[in-house]
Amino acid sequence: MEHAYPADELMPLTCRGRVRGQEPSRGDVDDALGKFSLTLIDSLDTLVVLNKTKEFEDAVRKVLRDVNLDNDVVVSVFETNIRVLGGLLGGHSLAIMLKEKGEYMQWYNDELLQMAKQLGYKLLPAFNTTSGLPYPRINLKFGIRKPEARTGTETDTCTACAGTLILEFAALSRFTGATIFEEYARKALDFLWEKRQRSSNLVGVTINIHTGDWVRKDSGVGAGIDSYYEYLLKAYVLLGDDSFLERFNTHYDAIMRYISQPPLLLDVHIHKPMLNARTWMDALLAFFPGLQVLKGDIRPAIETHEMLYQVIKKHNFLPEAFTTDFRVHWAQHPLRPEFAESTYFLYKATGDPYYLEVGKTLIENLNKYARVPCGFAAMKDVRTGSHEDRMDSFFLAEMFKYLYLLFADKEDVIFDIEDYIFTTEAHLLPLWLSTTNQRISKKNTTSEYTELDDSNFDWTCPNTQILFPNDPLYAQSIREPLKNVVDKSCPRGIIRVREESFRSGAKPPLRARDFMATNPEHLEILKKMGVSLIHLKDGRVQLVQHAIQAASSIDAEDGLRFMQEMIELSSQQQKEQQLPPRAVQIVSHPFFGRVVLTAGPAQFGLDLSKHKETRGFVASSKPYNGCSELTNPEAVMGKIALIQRGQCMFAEKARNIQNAGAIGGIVIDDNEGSSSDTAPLFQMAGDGKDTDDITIPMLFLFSKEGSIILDAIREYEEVEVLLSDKAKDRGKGKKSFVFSLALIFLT
Ligand code: DMJ
Repeated sequence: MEHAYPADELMPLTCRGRVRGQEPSRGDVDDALGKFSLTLIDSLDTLVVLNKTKEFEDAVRKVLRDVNLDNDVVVSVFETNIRVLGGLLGGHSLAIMLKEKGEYMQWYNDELLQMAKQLGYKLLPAFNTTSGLPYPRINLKFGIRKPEARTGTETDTCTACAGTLILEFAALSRFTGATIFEEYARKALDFLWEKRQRSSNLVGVTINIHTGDWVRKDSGVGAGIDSYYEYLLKAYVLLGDDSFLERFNTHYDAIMRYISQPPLLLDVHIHKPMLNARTWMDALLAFFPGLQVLKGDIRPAIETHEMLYQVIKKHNFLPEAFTTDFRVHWAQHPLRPEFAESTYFLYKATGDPYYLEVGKTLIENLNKYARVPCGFAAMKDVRTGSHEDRMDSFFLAEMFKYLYLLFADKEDVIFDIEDYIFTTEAHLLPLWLSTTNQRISKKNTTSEYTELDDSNFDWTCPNTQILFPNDPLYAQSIREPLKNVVDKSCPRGIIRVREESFRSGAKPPLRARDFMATNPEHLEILKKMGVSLIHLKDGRVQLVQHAIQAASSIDAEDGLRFMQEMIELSSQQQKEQQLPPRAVQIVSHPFFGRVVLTAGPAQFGLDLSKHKETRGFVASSKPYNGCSELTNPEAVMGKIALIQRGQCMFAEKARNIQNAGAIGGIVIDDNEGSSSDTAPLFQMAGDGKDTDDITIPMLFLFSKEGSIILDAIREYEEVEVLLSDKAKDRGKGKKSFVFSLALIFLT
């Protein structure tokens, strides 16, 4: 509220609000921002959970006074639904609960619900497709299609995007009596169900909203699909409609048959579900153990959660994606709440204090590595500990809520949390909605379901009691064999061997590393495997596999293995040429190591991964481009010199500052507005000559990160930084600062 309001999100490094259009575009991520004070709306019900009732009352007043839902902005239908519509409905649910209690919110007259309804109507034009699946984006002011809307030309959407509406839309219908919302959400769900791949009962990641064809035929429980499954089960819980449970159970059976490879959850192809589609997992799937708890399937929930926890212990946070042998695949971590969510549900189900220890570790890591003076900053790279100037609204909506509830006793929360269901954004909807206005919503929906037999309810016992009162060691006995799963893992083959369709230990007849495009024998083998070779204009060759062109299904599988090996090999080769990112950490007052900037490495100079980090005060070089002998050697002597990019080779700059006595150098990009948030890692190349004479470390910062240091110099004059391959413990500087003050006092 202090630094960002009324902006949608806080930028915790630069201590200001993120306003769309005023910052460099981050692509799809920005589609959540609609100039509607997103974070405030997303945080409303968190305030009540945290017993901040007065603050909630003030926040509701601000939302009613300040928020405009009619902006000319193109937003994601999915994000607007789960964060804004869900936020308003969660706020409304708790506002009426408080009003009924008789102390707070006495003035409240369903104003949040009216806003929710207005927003609901704004989203409806997105459903104007023959399939009933919504367009992925909509203009809040102009809707879809008209030229001024600047959207409505998309053909695809993700399964979760179309399948994560029913809780909010049904709640809106049932709260207001306007049936249309629930009907539209049901229709989208009916269509997705119709389109499931019938032999595997799985759904793909993206679907054509006009034809209903699967655009991406890979299938998992993480990004792109996750909350579709979540909403089927929760729609059953909230709406009491058997058809949703039947669908969920059918999908769940398929997930456990094909995707679950305990403790891993690996994507497969919907048509060939025995074939893995990836060799890595994404962080979003961490919600799945929580959903398994709701389903009542505790064992695999404990296993997957434990595996994820081991990954977290290795990297402090769950990287956006990690490989089957637990190496980092995508190194960011935008403070996602899914793992905390699963931890909360597992604690509820088992009562095992182990999960409180897990929660404590999460909180300690957040405070140690993500907390910065103006908030909590996303991790740009969990390996270096560097930050991104980003704090997504779900951090307050979900992470705070789940971590608070994990440790809260029943009496710490002023209402009974068991009376509510959590949406995918952790907004609270009251379960009494299941018996309100329920008839009106069911028209126009399919009713192909026969009465469910008892087997469908095998796993539906309510988990409000501790499940294993007589066996406190139950969960521990499941976790124990997984304790070393990450540490002891070796890079492993990418092919799953447990399936009968794969001959055990089989390798393709031609290994990717042996392949030569000029060898006719190799080309013959490729053809048999259904792999064709395309010569590109620039001299490179591209390999494409069409399984149906293979001589047999065994050859097709060999072809797939060959292709997977090839992909691994080429990404390995690419990685080998790339140096990992480095970190610049500001250690002086008032940063004390809490602000960590992502820096590009140099192919010359001191290698920070092999040597101790370099620490020193910074000084700007003169001339600032560092392209000639420095005129201010006394200023940079023994310091880390700041130099601007451009006008000469990086190596030349390094030699000039080294000759002036600098102990390190930071090159700052001269392209204004460039940022490591939007640009790929940049590494500084040598000058083609021998660079062994350069012995100081050199790092590169994009302009946005560079200006954080330059601003700090302007404000505090003396700025000390640490150049390293991985940020060191935060807060240490603070202790030594306090310590030296004490010494001065004593003498
Ligand atoms: C949240 O916005 C929701 O939980 C959504 O379903 C997917 N994940 C993000 C946070 O990671």
